[in-house]
Amino acid sequence: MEIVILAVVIAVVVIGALGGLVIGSRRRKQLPPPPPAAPDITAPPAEPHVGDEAETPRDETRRTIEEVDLPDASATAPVVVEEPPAAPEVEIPEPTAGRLVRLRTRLSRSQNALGKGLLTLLSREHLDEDTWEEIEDTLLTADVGVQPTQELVERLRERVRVLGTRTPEELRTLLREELLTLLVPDFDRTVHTESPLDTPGIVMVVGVNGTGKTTTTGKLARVLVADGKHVLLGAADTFRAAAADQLQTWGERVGARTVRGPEGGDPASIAFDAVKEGIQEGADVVLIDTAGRLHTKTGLMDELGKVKRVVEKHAPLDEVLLVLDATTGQNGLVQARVFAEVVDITGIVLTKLDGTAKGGIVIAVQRELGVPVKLVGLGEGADDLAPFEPEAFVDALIGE
Ligand SMILES: Nc1nc2c(ncn2[C@@H]2O[C@H](COP(=O)(O)OP(=O)(O)OP(=O)(O)O)[C@@H](O)[C@H]2O)c(=O)[nH]1
Ligand SMILES: [Mg+2]
Repeated sequence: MEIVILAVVIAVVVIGALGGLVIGSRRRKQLPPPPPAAPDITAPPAEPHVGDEAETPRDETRRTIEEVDLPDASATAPVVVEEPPAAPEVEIPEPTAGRLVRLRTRLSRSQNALGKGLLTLLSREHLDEDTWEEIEDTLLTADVGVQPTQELVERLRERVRVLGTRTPEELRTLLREELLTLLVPDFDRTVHTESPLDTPGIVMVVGVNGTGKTTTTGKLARVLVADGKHVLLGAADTFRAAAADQLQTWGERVGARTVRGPEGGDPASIAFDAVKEGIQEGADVVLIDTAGRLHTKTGLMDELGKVKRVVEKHAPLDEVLLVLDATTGQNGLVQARVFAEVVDITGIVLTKLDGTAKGGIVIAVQRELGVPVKLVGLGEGADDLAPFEPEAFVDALIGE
């Protein structure tokens, strides 16, 4: 009896297992959809899946590179191959030493209008009242500013008078010296990116919209990373949606991480977090990019003041760079005054000097704020930011 029951149980188990296998194999067979009888040439190429047979078997005879025609862009529809996002390639920028000399041709507009203009006027046989007035006009048109222009003309007149005869070489030397004096060569133009404390150096970049803050922050990050510094970027411009992306793109190109927050978030808290994270990860420098536009000017100024105060809960700012667009001329001076009232500007970055004949703004803006121009922007390229060197600048203006 027991044997019969055992046999029945075994039979049931065996039949059940066989049935399961059959059902299981049927299910498995149903999984991959049957391939279409004829390929639909209008459909995009199906993505290959793991385990699919490669279309071209590896052992098929291959064509040599000479036999393969280059694709004709106009005839073939582009085949979109989705690749996993590649890690951004980190770029190594050029050294900054001598950049102003290398980029001096970018100053050609100012060179023609200011440098050559002055030299031509000074070489006139008779330096009469009218000529001196023309010299004055040239300086004013180049945005040198009223006070510095008068000083320069007065000194030049005196020295030319004492000199008597004037060779072009002598005139060039005189002009060079006088322009240099106006540029205050002994200003400390070091960009302070190191903290005297045991915290990262903190640099804040301010200025009205479109002057080149984000671009300058990115260019500066490149220089610092090239110097072997661990740099963190703080995207404290939450006013514009794309602002943080723009900064992050710059950072990714050189390998600097960006600390960012939600659009419309509190810029001061992002700046605070950036410095906090900088301290935690032992960064060398934290660069904070700020907004240049808000609904009101007062709003912007209040915000900047707050960013500064909040960051200073960690440590004092080592550098506050005011970015001014050289092409806006006197307007830039008005902006400079407003910003200087709210945050203590420690350095000026004059951008877009490549696009203006008004290189004299360097003189005017330093005068206005009593703060040195530390960096100049000479183009949109990633390495078009140069340390400002008065001698190289004057040489570029009047030719060596
Ligand atoms: N020719 C030239 N263009 C520059 C220079 N610096 C910046 N730019 C350009 O100026 C434009 C504005 O630059 P941004 O860095 O976005 O300016 P921003 O101050 O951050 O602007 P907001 O974020 O709107 O306040 C960009 O197209 C830059 O490429 C420079 O030195 N020369
Ligand atoms: Mg910006």
